[in-house]
Amino acid sequence: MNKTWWKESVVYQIYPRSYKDSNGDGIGDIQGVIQKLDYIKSLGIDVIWMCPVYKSPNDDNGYDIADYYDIMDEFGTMDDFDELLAGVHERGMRLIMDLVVNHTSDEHAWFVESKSSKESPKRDYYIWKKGISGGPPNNWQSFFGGDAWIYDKASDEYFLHLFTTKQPDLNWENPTVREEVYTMMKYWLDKGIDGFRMDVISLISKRGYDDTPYQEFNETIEKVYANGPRVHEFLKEMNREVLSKYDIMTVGEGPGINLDNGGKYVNEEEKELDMVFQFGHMFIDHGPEGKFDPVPYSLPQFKKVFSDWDNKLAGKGWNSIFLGNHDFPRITSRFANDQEFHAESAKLLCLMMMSMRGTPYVYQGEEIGMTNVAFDSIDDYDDIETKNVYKEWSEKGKDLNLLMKAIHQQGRDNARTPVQWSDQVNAGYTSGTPWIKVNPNYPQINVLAQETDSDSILNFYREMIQVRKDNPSLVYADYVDLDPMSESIYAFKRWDDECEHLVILNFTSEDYVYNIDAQGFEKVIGNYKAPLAYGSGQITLKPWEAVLMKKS
Ligand code: TEU
Ligand code: CA
Repeated sequence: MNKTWWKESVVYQIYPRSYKDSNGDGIGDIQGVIQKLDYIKSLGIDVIWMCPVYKSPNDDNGYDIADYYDIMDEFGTMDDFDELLAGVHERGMRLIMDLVVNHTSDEHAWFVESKSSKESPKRDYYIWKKGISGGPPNNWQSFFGGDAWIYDKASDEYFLHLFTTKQPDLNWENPTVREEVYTMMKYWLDKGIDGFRMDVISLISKRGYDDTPYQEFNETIEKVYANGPRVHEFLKEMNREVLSKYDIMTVGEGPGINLDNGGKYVNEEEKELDMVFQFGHMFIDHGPEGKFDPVPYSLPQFKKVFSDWDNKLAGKGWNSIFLGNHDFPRITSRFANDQEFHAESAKLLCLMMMSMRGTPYVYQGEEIGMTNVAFDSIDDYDDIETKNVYKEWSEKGKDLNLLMKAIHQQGRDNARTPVQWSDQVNAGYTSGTPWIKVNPNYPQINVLAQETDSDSILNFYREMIQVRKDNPSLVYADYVDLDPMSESIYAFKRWDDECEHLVILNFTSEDYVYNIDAQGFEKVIGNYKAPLAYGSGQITLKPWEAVLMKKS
């Protein structure tokens, strides 16, 4: 495979609202990010992906954009942004931005004009349809509950919104819309940003407006909403008109992107995107009713997602490696152990990610093992998805205690509580009142405490990222899962002409004696300091022990 800087990079995702508040209004902002650039650099990060900072009424925390050419007041000004970009570049890092172009805010000037009359030249920027027998044009539901259509009395038509009621979907069939998007992308790229993470890019081409015949929402996503007939044509056009003209990286996000269709987005010969975020492991514990109907999953299922994607893309396209982001639970709580073996298991996930083929993405707070939060009252939650589902369950008279448990486990606010910088008031995140409460475990889990502890999760991230940098084989070498059926151990091998790496991860809270031939391998790094307990073809692993070994 071609070697490129973005394949060799480690990315750090920032959700600016929750990162660091610089002016005491209780909301994280761009100056707050600037204050932390040295910290981010100290982790060994190459690329920062920053979630949306554009002008927005914040119905969906910035994913509802009212002006693509301006910065949200709470976050600062365009001068602040320029200062940030310069600061990132001065430190030898790169900055990629969120590109949210499946929809805009209903407060975007385009939509205001589009809605103003059926004759408006911008009417066709959005998806307007006649109703059917007194109801909406079809039975589609939005991702966040309720009909995907809103009735506009003045014109007697409905507009489509796959997300919140304030996020009308753009009409990508209209070439002028695509031109507007490309022009806007060039504006940011000409400013010097280094690429885009493309929000729900799998949804931009709609496949007609028939009723969905599917009961399960995930099935509707895959078979009706996502990967429409023109999505690849649009992405090729975008690549030709914009992306190919710059030395940048792109990662497309996509519900409905699966093993069958995923390769097409990132196959290097197709000239579309560099990477995608697929959701195989993110939806692994979703039941028939979706995320708030969580079901157990097994380690073999989890491993299979990584192995399948690696096999699928090997030699053709590049993978993204991530375990969480601002939409999903905290990774230590979800995939590891946030209690007795908190530090060990958080380090295990780090070692796993940094030893895989693909570009690893670290979400803010993962580097200190931040955990899920369990607020007692729904009033302490902010996320529109969480609030909508609570309202829906209340109206239907469903069991709200059960729902609160599901929210504690699955809600998006788990990942959105402020970053825990210190044990000072509000975890050092703000001197004011935070827009969402700080996780009460901040006196134990915070950056400051971990800075001074050489054995901390934070310092393990630094070491492990350095190990990856020192061993390009960890980036490019082939991968194989040595024991896909094990319910307890994830053991995989990476190899190329230079060397072989062996990774062994104990996903249980007990000691585990594991049979494996590790003759000739030496320990590179692990999450326990003691030397490797290896002998006679057996390795004795401590709870959540993770070890990376190398044979040259
Ligand atoms: O998320 C898209 C997406 O697929 C989500 O619906 C995801 O499945 C959900 O959040 C899980 O509960 C992107 C953004 O990352 C998200 O923050 C936005 O709300 C959404 O698009 C709409 O822009
Ligand atoms: Ca602020």
